[in-house]
Amino acid sequence: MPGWHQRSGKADVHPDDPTPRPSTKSLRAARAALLAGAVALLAAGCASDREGFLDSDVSTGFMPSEAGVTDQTGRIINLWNGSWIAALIVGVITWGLIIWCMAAYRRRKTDTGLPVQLRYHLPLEMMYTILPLFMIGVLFFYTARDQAIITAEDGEIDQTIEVVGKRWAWDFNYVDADVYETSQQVGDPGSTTQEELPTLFLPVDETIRLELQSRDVAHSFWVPAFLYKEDMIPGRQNAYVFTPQREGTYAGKCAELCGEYHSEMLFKVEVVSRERFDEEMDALQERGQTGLLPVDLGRSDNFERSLDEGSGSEG
Ligand SMILES: [Cu+2]
Repeated sequence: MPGWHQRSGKADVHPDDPTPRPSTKSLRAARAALLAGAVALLAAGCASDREGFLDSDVSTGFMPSEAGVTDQTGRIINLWNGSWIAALIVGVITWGLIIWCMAAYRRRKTDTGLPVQLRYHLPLEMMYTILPLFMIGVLFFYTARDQAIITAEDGEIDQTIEVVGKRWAWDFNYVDADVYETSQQVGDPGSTTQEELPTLFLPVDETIRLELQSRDVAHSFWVPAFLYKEDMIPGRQNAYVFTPQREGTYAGKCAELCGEYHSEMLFKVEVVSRERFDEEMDALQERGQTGLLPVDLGRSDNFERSLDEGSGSEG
């Protein structure tokens, strides 16, 4: 291969072929420029995607949330940022040692033969066994501690709401108010408007217990701004206990690939004042949506219009 062994910055010219070729250096520079451009484009795309979301910057670890959105988001952001800081410290030390080794033990002109071969160096081997175990132990300690606090289900509950996932929509049973909201898959991918989305109302500063269930296949309840998701598994009830602390509208979605219209399985969460929450409950009552929808309803049983027109039963 022409120029295979040559590592100079100059253009490689094969003795039989006078055409100059771009040097490895300029190729590398071009590749780096392309990569930088792609990263910049991607970052710009992500930035515009985040419009309407909460501020996400380095202080929140670029998470779409802030401390104080729920009683858990501050703790989760701290765990996330702490893990990154720990990883970066380890990374800087490791990169420093690598670069130092490359410089200090580089092959010098006077060197001959192989360098000293080091093996079965017990202190060294113990060090690189014990040190990673210690690092994993620290990460495990903080993760297990925070997870236990976040998933704790004890304490007083102000509102219990059953959330039922179904292909590809959501039902909400407000257990304490004895009313329900139901929804159906609203349209083809991309055609769903914000107004059409089912809305889960939550009273601010009250402890909520969401009982998560599925009517057909595995789904996952996810509100990105709450930094939490929980699986919804047929025949099983999972719970998510938390206190929303900031009024506002938050996007929710299914986070478990559940079929053809999974990407349209969206909803909204509105965290509202107690007065507004009561008004919404009254409105559901006035619409006649009293009682709770049983979880064993078929997917289309409570639809007026079914996805596959005509085949869905009514009522
Ligand atoms: Cu789903």
